[in-house]
Amino acid sequence: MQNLEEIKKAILAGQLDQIKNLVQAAIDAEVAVQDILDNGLIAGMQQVGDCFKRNEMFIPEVMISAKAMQTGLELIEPMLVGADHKPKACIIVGTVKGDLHDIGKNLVKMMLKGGGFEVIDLGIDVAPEKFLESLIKSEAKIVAMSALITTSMPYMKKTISLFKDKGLSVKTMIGGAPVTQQFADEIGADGYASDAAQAVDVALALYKN
Ligand code: B1M
Repeated sequence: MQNLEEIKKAILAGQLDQIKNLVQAAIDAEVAVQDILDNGLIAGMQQVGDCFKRNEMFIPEVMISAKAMQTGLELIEPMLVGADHKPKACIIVGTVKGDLHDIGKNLVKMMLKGGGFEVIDLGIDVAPEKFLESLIKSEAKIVAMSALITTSMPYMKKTISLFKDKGLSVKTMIGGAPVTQQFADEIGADGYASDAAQAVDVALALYKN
């Protein structure tokens, strides 16, 4: 669809005003919100990643594209999150230590809220001790960790080990572009999801067990 192609281009070009107008136009035209997300915003960010890899885009430009993505996400958030309901359980989310990427984590947060969970978002660069502190304070049922760079992935294992050392029986789930089911199994995470929609299914399964 023309409008989704334009959204992709506006993400790539980091055009904040344009993104607002295009996403709002797509919402008004009743384009399915999942289509706006997958084939507009995420597809645009995928191109940003490809250009970055080929040295055709640099950090400052990537940051502007990320801002444009965030702007688009904020506009569709009410539709992703849906009507209000009694929370099923509390989940702590965060991007692990050493990692500043938060777009995927924010998307996971929105979808979890939409799936009926109460979400505590610890933000980015979250140390294992900070997850632990929040877990003890909140008595959350699940801790969900995101990582986008390979060098931050060991902190997922460190966080899970810390919970085990403290004898806590909380469920853990992980995700993010470099993370796999195999890695989840290796580090003893209870769940793995490849995208934000699947994260809700995994959280629901963990919450029921
Ligand atoms: Co960075 N970066 N970045 N970056 N960046 C990547 C991740 C990279 C793959 C780019 C590349 O080389 N092609 C590469 C990592 C390579 C690697 O380690 N394997 C990379 C690098 C190298 C870096 C720096 C080291 C660059 C530098 O400084 N030289 C640096 C690291 C900083 C740090 O974290 N310490 C860096 C910095 C940045 C910016 C700050 C400029 C910016 C982040 C801005 C922000 O997040 N606010 C940025 C961006 C934007 C990217 C790319 C281009 C896009 C990431 C993104 O937002 N995607 C990325 C390339 C790429 O991914 N193609 C790249 C859209 C988002 C919706 O997808 O986050 O994958 P994603 O989330 C998905 C799934 O992964 C999943 O659900 C989402 C979809 O539904 N998911 C979960 C995510 N978390 C989940 C948790 C779950 C379940 C599912 O359960 C808990």
